[in-house]
Amino acid sequence: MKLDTHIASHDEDVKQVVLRISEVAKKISRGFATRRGASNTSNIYGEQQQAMDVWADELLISELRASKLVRYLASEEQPDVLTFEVSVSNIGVTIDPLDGSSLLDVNLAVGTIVGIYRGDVLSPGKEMLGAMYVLYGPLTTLTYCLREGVYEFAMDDNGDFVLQEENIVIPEGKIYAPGALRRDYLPAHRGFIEGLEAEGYKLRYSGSFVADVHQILHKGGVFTYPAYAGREMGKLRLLFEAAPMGFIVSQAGGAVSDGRRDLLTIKPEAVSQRVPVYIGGKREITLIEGMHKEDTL
Ligand code: FBP
Repeated sequence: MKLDTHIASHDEDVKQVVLRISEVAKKISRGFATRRGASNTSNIYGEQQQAMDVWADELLISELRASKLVRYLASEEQPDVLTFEVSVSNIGVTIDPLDGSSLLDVNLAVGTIVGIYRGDVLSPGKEMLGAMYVLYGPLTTLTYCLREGVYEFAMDDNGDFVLQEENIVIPEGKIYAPGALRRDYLPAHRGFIEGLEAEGYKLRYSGSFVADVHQILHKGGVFTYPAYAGREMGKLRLLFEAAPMGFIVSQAGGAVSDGRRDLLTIKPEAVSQRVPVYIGGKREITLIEGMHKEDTL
């Protein structure tokens, strides 16, 4: 079953946003070969942008503006929320145009992450209408959730997204993907990681959040990018990375936390807000939240 048939029953404006982004993703998947290397620009975090970051960002913004389907758009590559007065709907969208782009020069999997809201995007993740991500790996896959299950599609030779897996549920598994440097770990987090290692968890960390969380969603376990020495809010962005992927994993029976509480309850104060991230199975999330509680006693 193709994506446009599978999504047919959903709200027209939300459905069209997902379909429009899926079309842009096809262009992005064909753009890697001719847009290599860094651009001579940096984003609002002072990170050097890749040529693909800039191109994918501009493509998504221009296509979503032209669609008249989106009123508010926040991008990880843009300093502020954009408002499209021409829009006929009140949809708000967040985009990380190319997560993991620092891995492009070594040809590892990267992805596009999208959060969908009714109205203001500076809202807690639990208020999302839905979320989706596209993974550009050996296959180009698209995973979406509009509050009625998590579904995965793969792009076939005709360039169509065809259903691969329905109602994905995160299994119990023993994979851990630990971000940040071990030397900078804070005590509770160090105890958590050492506990997983003692239980025989296998380390799988590529440096691409979307790819690493995709693996956790399918194999079980936990991804972490914690608060660490010198960075009490961690590295990853609440709005563009943690909330949309956390929404999908939570809808698949997992959980997402900042180490102390459900990350989907946090109302962003700014588009650039960072947050410590733990995302994966409910068992692992309950464990780290318990250890942080003990740590404060
Ligand atoms: P962007 O590429 O969207 O800036 O994402 C940040 C990111 O690359 C994540 O995908 C990944 O989990 C993390 O940073 C890797 O950080 P580090 O290089 O410190 O391990």
